[in-house]
Amino acid sequence: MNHLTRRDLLRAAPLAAAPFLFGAARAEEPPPFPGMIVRMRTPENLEFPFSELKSINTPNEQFFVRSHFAVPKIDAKTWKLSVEGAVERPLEFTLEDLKKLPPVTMPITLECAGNGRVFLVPQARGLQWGLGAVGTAEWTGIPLSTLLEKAGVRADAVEVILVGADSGAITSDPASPGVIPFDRSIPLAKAKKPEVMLAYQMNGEELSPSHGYPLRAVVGGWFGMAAVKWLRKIIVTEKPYAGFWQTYDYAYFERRDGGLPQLTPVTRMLPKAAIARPTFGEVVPAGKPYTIHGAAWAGESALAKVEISSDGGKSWLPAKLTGAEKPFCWRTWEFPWQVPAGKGPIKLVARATDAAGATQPDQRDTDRRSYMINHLVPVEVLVR
Ligand SMILES: Nc1nc2c(c(=O)[nH]1)N[C@H]1C(S)=C(S)[C@@H](COP(=O)(O)O)O[C@H]1N2
Ligand SMILES: [Mo]
Repeated sequence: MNHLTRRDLLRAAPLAAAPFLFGAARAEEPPPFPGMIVRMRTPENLEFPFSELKSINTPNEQFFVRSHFAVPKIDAKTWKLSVEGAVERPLEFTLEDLKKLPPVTMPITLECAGNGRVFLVPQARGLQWGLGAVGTAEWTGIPLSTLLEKAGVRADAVEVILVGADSGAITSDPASPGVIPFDRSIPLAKAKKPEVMLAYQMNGEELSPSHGYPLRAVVGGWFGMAAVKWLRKIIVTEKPYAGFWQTYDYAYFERRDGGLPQLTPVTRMLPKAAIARPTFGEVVPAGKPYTIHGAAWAGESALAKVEISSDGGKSWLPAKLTGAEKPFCWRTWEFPWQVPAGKGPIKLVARATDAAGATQPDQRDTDRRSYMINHLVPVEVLVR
């Protein structure tokens, strides 16, 4: 019989353990970013631990990942982006071609339309995101309008469909019609705006495979589902597009025409303030000052104010907005809180209001199904 020494066992252990930890197929891939909350392992869906918010720009390793399918294998040397449909001149671009066009850099906040889903009662289907399916990066690329101008959009065009290189079949209800790519259309008027970019860099680095390498869309002011990653095709259309990802998924009921609910694609982000610290259940020392801090955003609108309540929403005081005001970008904020001497639980609430006066609702609106989650969520802390 073969006797293994202790040294042999120690040597073999890391190799034997690796397939259990990461799965054999993922052996060469790095583990998830340190400290990220794994909401789903395959495909990769990672949440930023929002209590770790330290800066306006989210470090790339901490930027949340929302992927419906596996990361597509793309060779940047042979990869091409096509612009087709209702255009005068269908075009194809290599990555090199795109990088020769005048670049723009903009800080833009992306929030997943399902961010905060864990706070819905009753529980909704879908990934149970807490506060951290949101992040801000300095995106570098070219405005989508540059390519639309080159291709010459026809006068009857109404929308632009962005198509990703990833694909798969959704088998849970509602199921997809077999294998489909991830895609999303945006109205031409929005597509031409400077905040709609095709980005090849994030915070000065090449995009990572998880975030859409080699090219992704970024749609300033809109929820993340329009920011199509691994972009491979742009189709200009003469009719509004009713694809899977804006009807069966990422759609809500809007009450138009006599209040009748109509299925509408999710678009603009809503005003929202999130508390980074203290975090849920944090123990806060009694009778001492504590700086509550977080971030707030308002989509296409400017953020007007953030207010804090330490009595569960009865009275409100203004927080101080820190960092410069930039369109389509969140602002950090802080609030000097004098923690009361009395011990026990306290409910802290943050509330954002945009420049048009829209603020966060107290109650969840069920017309929004499981998206656009910005009702007030108290953070209960323990004063001790
Ligand atoms: N091709 C492709 N693009 C995509 C997705 C996807 O699954 N496939 N997910 C979308 C959703 S729902 C969000 S919230 C953002 C997330 O971008 P991130 O993973 O870089 O944070 O990407 C969007 N773009
Ligand atoms: Mo999303």
